[in-house]
Amino acid sequence: MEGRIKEILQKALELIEDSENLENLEKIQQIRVQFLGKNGELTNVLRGMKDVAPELKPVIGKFVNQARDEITNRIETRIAELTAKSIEQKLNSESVDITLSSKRNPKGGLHPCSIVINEILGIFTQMGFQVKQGPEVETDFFNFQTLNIPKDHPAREMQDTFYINDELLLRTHTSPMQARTMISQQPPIRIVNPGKVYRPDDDATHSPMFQQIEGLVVDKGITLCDLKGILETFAKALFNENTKTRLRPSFFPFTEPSVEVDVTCAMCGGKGCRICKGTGWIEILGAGIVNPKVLENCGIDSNIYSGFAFGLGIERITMIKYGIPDMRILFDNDIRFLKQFN
Ligand code: 2U9
Repeated sequence: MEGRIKEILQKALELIEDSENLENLEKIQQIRVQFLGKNGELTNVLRGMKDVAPELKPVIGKFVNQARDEITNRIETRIAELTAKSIEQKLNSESVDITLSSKRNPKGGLHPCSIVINEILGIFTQMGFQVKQGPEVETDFFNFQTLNIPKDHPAREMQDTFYINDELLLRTHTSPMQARTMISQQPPIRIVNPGKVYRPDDDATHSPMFQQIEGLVVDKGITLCDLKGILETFAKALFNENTKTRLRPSFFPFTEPSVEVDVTCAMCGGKGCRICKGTGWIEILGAGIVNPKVLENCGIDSNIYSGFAFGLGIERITMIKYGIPDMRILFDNDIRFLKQFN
């Protein structure tokens, strides 16, 4: 019996040694089954132990166990050797050239109008304004009536727009968000409202869709001086410290008095150039003291509170800031143009 066990052990070790590479791992598993499996050659020897003379059982039993342990250990060692060899071969054959330059994904950038919006919102939030956004599809009530533009008022013609039905329309300004704020919140109010607005204009300086930022301050004792101070600070931050501001009288149904705000041309410093059409001044926004009727329409007591409001067109400011001659370039999304801003 001892001879038979030695024979089996010898055969198993030879077979294990014969497996040359990882593909032979499966072969090793088969060897395990062939010798140690349920019907394995060594297992069968163990089964035959019942016929061995009792005094020989401990010796033969020990011998079989030693053979089983040796086969098991040898299999594990061989698997480890073959795995290491395979990794080594892979490392040698699949080397990476780290000096090759990588394939870069082109980086996206912000549209110049978005850069300007972020800058303007930054200036106003630093002055304590809150940013509020509202719906682009508005009601006639919030877009016109609260703002002192009743049905059939001539001012509607200037801002005639895209109607969804008799009551719903694409907003013509972001002012409805300011009216909504006043209806839902008592003063003090200090907000800026960015967003897209829609009007039936389309030429080199107008687009049917453009972006606005409007601002509103309502509190006790607000006057035109507050308006001038805030807008002067804003203009200096947006253009440069030397920027001067002037107010010219204007008219809007929602403000009284109303003004147009001009700044000295940042391109020529006020001397006169192509951008300011030789005048040295550029109009950047409209503003005014909130019409008391608008305050009352929105549930605010105009005997206690007053306010100022302003509105500016983002595309216009972007054209002024970067010297862009035609608004339509801003909507073409020509990558050669957009690349210049990032
Ligand atoms: C409320 C009360 C008053 C907002 C204002 C302007 C003047 C203005 C234009 C600038 C260029 C629109 O984009 S533009 O064409 N806006 O001149 N906007 S005062 O006044 C308000 C707003 C809301 C409740």
